[in-house]
This record gives sequence, structure tokens and C-alpha cells, in this order.
Amino acid sequence: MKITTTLRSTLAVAITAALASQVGATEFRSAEVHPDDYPTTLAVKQMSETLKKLTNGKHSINVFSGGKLGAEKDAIEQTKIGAIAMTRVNVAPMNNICPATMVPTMPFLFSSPEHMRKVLDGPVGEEILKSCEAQGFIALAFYDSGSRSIYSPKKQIKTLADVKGMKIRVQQSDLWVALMEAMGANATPMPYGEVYTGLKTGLVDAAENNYPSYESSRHYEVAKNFSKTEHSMAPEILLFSKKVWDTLSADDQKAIRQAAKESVPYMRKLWDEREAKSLATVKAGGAMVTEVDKASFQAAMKPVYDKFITDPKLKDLVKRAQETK
Ligand code: BDP
Repeated sequence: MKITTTLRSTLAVAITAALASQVGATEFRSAEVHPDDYPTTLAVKQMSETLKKLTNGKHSINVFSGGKLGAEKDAIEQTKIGAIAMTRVNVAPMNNICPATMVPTMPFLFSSPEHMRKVLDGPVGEEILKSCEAQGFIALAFYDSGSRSIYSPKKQIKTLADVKGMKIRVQQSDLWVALMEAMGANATPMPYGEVYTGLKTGLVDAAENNYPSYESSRHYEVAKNFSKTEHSMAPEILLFSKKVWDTLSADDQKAIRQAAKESVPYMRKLWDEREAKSLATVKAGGAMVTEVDKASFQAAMKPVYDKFITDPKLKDLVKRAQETK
């Protein structure tokens, strides 16, 4: 075939455009402790697709799932120094770093998942996200994490008195230690990746989490007594490194924010499906899911509020969250 001059110049333009779109192209690395099929992982992958579209292929996100980039505390450190661009973590390991993240962690703060979504989507949620910037993080969005309950290999908890003296694994946060101690437990902070072995070897008597984590981590195989304390709805948070952020153009920053926000409804849909699916899986696997005397747990939480929600700003955020209808 004879290549005409017109065709040749058309090809040249196309090739140049393709190359140009790759100049300064970045694949941001994002840390994730959950496996590939977990709602948080899938949501950040969807965010990457949106980001690619919004930036004509210039930017995308590579999610390193299964804790490949380290435990959450380490991933947060790496994000802060800009060694990795993004991380999706629970708010708990941010509690000590960015105090406003304690607000949505507070025990029994939200009355339902709808209430939690409404608060986090509104001004209270926005203020909490914004407050992390001073600590070196552009907090892009919250993701759902359901409610957390206690599970144990040996003991089915029914009332607060049953928790007394139990060694319970918590996330690495002073607030979480105090929360479990207020229940009368012995709090043992440790990274998520060590909990399965901790439960199996008896290093801890119990752990606490939502259904999807209880299921995907296979904790239900070693701790079959799941007691529905539903003591916290501590959400997930998507963090971008301010160090990396400051090197990006305003347009790119806008695209990242938009892509993150657009992944939230998708994540929630996946979350609702996964919660139901995980509950069915753990039950089929022999887990015993039982109700507890919730009022006894709720009544024990006042000292946690008194100790951590002392700053007027935090008090105001808690009050506005409670008043959100
Ligand atoms: C899960 C969160 C994850 C935490 C984990 C934990 O999604 O980010 O690492 O709990 O308990 O629900 O450490």
C-alpha cells in the first residue's frame, strides 16, 4: 500500500499526541491492606479509571492491595513524606495525628448508616477532612466501614460485664485503647495483619471489626463468637500526600478530588452488597452472631467522650454530628 502524504502527516500528529499525553504521566501508588475484591480496593481502582478519563490518560492510580506497602501506620508515614502518593486507611490510625478524625470514631455517635453518611457528606465531614491538611495530608473522602463488633474464639459476650478483663486487640490509636478500657477490657493495639495469628495463638482473647473484614481476613474461622456490640462506625479515609499534591497543577488537583468524590457512591453500593454477602459467608462457616445488651455498653462510654472530646472545636463537631437529622 502506498502511504500518501496526508496519511503520513495524520499518523505523525497522532503519534506525537500519544507521546505528549504520556509526558509527565504519573501512576500514583496507593496503599491498601485489604485484598483485591474488597470494596475499598475496588473503589480506588474505579477512582483511577475516572482520573484517567478526567486527565486524558495523564494520571492513574496503582493500588497495592493486601498490605504490600506495609501496615496502615507505616503507609501513613510513607504518604506523609511523599514516598507513596496515596493510602486508604481506617480513621483509627489517624486519630493521634489528626484529632478531628476522632469524631466519627466516637462510640455510638451515629444512630444508623444513613445518619453516618449524612454527617460525613455534609459540613462536619468536610471540616474533618480539611483539618488533616495541616498534618501533611489531603484527605479526599470518607468510605463506609459499617459498624464494628467484638468477636472471640471462646466467649460469647452478652453484656458489658462479660468483657471485663478480656484481652482485646484494637487498632493503633489512644482513643481505641481508652474505648476498650472503658468497657473493662485490656486493650492490645496491633496491626491488622497480625490479628489472625493473635486470635489463633491466644495472644488476644478477642478482636473487633465489621462483617466484611471479619470474613475476608478469615478471623471468623478462628473466632466464631460474634457479639453485635456495634460500638463504633469509624469510617475509612482516603489520604493523598500533601508533598506530592503540591507538585501538581490546579487542574490535576481538581481532577483527583473529583475522581475521589465520584468513587464514594460506587463504594457504598459495593459495601452494602458485601456486608450482606459476608454475613452469609461467616454464618455458613459456623460463626454465631448474637445480640448484646447494648445499653450497658453505651452507658460505659461517657468517660471516653470526657477524655477525648475536650477541645471546643471537637465538642462542636460532635454536637453537630449528633444533631444532624
Ligand atoms: C478494617 C479497616 C482497615 C483496618 C482494619 C483494622 O477497613 O482499614 O486496618 O479494620 O481493624 O475494618 O485494623
